Amino acid sequence: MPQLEASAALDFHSEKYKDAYSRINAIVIEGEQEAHENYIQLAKLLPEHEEELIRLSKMESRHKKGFEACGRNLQVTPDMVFARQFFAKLHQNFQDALAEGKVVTCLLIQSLVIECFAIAAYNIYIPVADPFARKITEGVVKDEYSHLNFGEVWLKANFAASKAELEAANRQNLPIVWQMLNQVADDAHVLAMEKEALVEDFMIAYGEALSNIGFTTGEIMRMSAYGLAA
Ligand code: Y39
Ligand code: FE
Ligand code: FE
Ligand code: FE
Repeated sequence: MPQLEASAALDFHSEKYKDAYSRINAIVIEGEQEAHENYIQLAKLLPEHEEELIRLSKMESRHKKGFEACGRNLQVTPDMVFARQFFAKLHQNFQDALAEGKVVTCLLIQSLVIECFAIAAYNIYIPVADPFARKITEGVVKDEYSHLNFGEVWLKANFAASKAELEAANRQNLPIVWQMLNQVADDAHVLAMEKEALVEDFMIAYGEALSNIGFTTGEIMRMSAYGLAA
């Protein structure tokens, strides 16, 4: 069982582990905070789904509190300056789309791209996490599937009218995800989370989402290859 071996070899209290954790933990905390805000903004763009989107936004703030506890448990101070910069491009693109009322682009960024990133990262983290963080993350990842599902269901129901904007938003934002993964790969490795596994899990979740929405296999292959070499 290679995952158990990796886990057993990790020293959660070493300076090296805690240094890497100060950035990864911050990214997750900042991501959950931004997701909280993004769902509040989406509720304004989609008033007919306001109740559900506010419910999702509250789940995101609970996730944030859970991951803050994970950092405290390891006596790690999250590097929030690093984390805000890490999310800056996706954050700006979401804000720009919001200002233009582009709900499809907002949904692609938050409910597809960011949720799939979270699902990949949390699934890869769970087997190598410390016992406290593992319990928290297991609870969180279930919620993230329901957030992804909200985006899938809405975009599927509005597929014909959304298709061109989805393709453009994918082209704009997917390369940013690969840049973000590259930026965090060394720290993730210290936590025994391998970049190849993160990429693979992201691709599976994102490809399944695009398929559920209505894209063909050929379209999915073209779309998910965008910026992969970045
Ligand atoms: O919807 C959500 O809760 C998403 C905000 C959270 C994103 C978390 C991003 C995790 C990236 C971690 C990278 C670790 C290698
Ligand atoms: Fe979350
Ligand atoms: Fe989420
Ligand atoms: Fe190694």
